[in-house]
Amino acid sequence: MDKQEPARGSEPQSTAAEGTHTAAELPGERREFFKTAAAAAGVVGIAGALHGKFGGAPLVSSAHAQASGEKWWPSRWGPDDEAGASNLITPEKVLDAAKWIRNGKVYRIGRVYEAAMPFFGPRGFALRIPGAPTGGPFGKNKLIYNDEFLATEIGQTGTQFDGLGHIGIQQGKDGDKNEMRYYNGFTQQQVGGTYGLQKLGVEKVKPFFTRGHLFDVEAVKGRMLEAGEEIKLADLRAALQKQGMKEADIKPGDAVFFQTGWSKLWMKNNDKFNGGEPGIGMEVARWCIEKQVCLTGADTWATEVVPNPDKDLAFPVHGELITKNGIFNHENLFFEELIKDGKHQFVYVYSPPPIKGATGANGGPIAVT
Ligand code: UVW
Repeated sequence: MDKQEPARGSEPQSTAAEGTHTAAELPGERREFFKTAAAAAGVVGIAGALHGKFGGAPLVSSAHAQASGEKWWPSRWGPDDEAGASNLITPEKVLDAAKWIRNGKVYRIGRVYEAAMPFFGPRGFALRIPGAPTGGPFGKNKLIYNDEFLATEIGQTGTQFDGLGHIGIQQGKDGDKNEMRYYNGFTQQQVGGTYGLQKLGVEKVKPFFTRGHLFDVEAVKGRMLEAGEEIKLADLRAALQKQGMKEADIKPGDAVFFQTGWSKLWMKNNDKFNGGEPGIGMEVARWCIEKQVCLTGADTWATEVVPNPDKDLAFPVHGELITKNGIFNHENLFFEELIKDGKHQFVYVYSPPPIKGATGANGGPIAVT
């Protein structure tokens, strides 16, 4: 964001409570996104993307919005499972990962949370310290203290971890909550809950301590990738070669990460950052499923390419990985320090804050070498 612009938090914005929007009702920033992206991607595709991002009445025709009737449940971990691919973090996996810790160096791979971060659409972040100091003085020693009050989409702003309750696929008619399906076939009827998700809340996810493989696609290309530019399997193989890594070394339960360079726009050009992004498409998503990774992540806000090269699809990688396969997604990560040190393999450590009924999580993921 241009430093002269008002902080995001001070803009007039719709709130989560306002709920849904049609394209015509979108606030200014989102109308801009719609215009720019529509020019690049065609109205139907980006309208689908907007529907995915902002919820509400479909902006694409029902034919486009409804999936094929495919059945992806029960999951390999049973019909009641709500932990998805975090089940792959077994004691054996942890011990295997621990062998990668040789230097004892810890890298923060998450961002600082602040109001000037780029937010997609109406999401926002407002932190207040009531009273300042909030309380006291207490006792003869005159102790004072501060608390904070935070209003944000707590699992969907800044560095964010997408839980299994974040993304679903509508298979029936608009509004039919028995045919809106999530991971393991849970329906909207089962998952929904105004005061927190009843199923697939982020508290069901098991903590991650696993091997992480970083693909520096920016280095392969010798430049920052562009919005709408898809990372292909060939790019990953080129990265493996450049980084002296082997594809066979990616084992079930490992995590894979993608560096695109897009993060260089973070709080420098928030409009461009939010206006689309480079990322993986369905080809790499299928490879991730085949490899049985537990999680994908990137230095972008969705990990997947936006707009999708298939103009009729909106966030198909989210649907394929999260909804159909229980594979998690960690967005807006920061790999620059690892890259500077030439570290493309590390132990990824992250325990999503177990907020009951939340769709995702914030927090401070680390990489250990
Ligand atoms: C959506 O909310 C659709 O995407 P993201 O997980 O990138 O925020």
